[in-house]
Amino acid sequence: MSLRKLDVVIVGAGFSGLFLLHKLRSSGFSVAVLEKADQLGGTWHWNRYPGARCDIPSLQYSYQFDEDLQQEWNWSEKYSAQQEILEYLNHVADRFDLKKDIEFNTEVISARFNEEKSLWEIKTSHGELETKFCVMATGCLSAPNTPDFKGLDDYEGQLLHTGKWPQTQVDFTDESVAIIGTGSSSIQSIPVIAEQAKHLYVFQRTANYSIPSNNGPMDPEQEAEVKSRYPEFRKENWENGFGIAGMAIEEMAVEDDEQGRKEKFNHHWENEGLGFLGAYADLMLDKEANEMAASFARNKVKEIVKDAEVAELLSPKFTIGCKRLCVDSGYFEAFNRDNVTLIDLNTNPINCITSKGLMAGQEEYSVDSLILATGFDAMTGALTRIDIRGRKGISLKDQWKDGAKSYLGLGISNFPNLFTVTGPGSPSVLSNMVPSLELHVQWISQCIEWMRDNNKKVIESTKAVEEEWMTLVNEVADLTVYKSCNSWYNGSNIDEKAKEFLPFIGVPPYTEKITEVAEQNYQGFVFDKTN
Ligand code: NA7
Repeated sequence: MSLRKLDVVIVGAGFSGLFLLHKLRSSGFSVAVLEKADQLGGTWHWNRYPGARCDIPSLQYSYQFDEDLQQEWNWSEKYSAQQEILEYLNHVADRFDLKKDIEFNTEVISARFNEEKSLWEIKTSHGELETKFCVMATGCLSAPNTPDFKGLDDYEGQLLHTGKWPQTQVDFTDESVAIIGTGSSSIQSIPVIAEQAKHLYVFQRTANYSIPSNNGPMDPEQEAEVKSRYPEFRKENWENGFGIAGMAIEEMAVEDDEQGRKEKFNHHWENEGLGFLGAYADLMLDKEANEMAASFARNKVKEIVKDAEVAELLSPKFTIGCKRLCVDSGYFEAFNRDNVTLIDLNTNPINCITSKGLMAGQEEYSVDSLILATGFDAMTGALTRIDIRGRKGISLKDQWKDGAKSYLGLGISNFPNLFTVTGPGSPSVLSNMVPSLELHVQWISQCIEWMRDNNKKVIESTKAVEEEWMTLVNEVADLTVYKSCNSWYNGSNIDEKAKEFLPFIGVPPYTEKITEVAEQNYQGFVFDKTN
């Protein structure tokens, strides 16, 4: 039997994969989306832990490619819950008749570039196929990190990971529960689990900053105002550093007086969520300014948490914002409950997981459920976990072992006709993800169309341009405080990973750059290189 041949294979049916399918199919290409899960949604399918919610406001965290869609869809809350985002994505898929071209339960095992034929050979859990282009729409936070805890396999209770939460309802009523990690997933789920569980033990290695979401029903007036000028609203947001509303401030914290800072920080604490960091322009640029915001946030923890010792343990010590800032609904308040206990892993490290629970310090905690809220191999994990082989059989994992290099987060040398959506070297996780991925989808589809129209078969990045680009990515980061702590932005949450800062900071210059590259016939990329 001959192999099925396609123009484009898209890996992943999340926000990026769905829009790519729509775009490329509308342009006349034969396309299939390969999806490991039994349904669409990507990150929003897997992360269905209690309290899972987007921390970018709903009116911004949505597609803008179709005006009717953005006018007709109504979000029920200021910040959308996971379930509603999944409903939205299903609506989009039905509206544009996308499901017929998505192959569910289909895991990509390997992708190999055949230099003779200039085709990608894709091997999946269901068979093989060939494609001219392969687009990895695999997400930035989609490869869960399971630390190598001694004895993990011995645990006999219910073992869960926030990043691959079961589809069936998990009920913690009358249970004792342990959760390891205090990043965003844990911070969102703790208040909900605490309400159900008999007892919740929180195992913390690093205290985290979190800003109250003040979530609530969508304000109809605000919704109407935004919808009356949606394209303009999107454009305004896109023109500031992170592509998120409320961040375009020019005032400096170090130039304000104490009272002024107090008022401004309070206002942003109560209203802005992630936009807390937009209170002043210098918070992420200047350590002194950053410390002003950090100490304000630490004082808030001490105001909320009644037990002074617990409050001190929950007070973060690092530069605010250099680990991904969290947004919560009652996180610090949960530690005022009698059924929540905080365990500091710095003084009581996890010795091992036992059949009944875990040993931390000298104590064994017996629990019915053990939750790993230990994050992801961010930005590159979903790519390096697939056996991707480019020219001369080079493996992507090997090529990236000393650090992921990419030209613009879109193309990788030695991997022709392979594109990444929101790849390393693009603003991605340091921006509003949906407009960022829309920008990439538009760019990639236009590039593939341009190649068809201009009779080009193969496009690839070069070592030289990606070296230059990633040097710039790091030089820009050096101007900020982003490198001042361990974070998944720089790979420090995964032992074996190269410690390199991966996102490009600055939506407007990045947008300008990739637009210019496209206008100049994909300057920096090489076409139809001989083998
Ligand atoms: P994060 O933000 O990476 O958080 C993971 C948490 O797990 C964090 O507190 C880690 O502590 C902790 N962790 C990781 N490994 C261990 C080990 N071995 N022992 C103890 N604790 C550990 O992931 P999330 O899923 O919460 O959030 C990811 C993103 O999703 C989030 O930023 C939003 O963008 C949405 P550490 O800080 O490394 O000391």
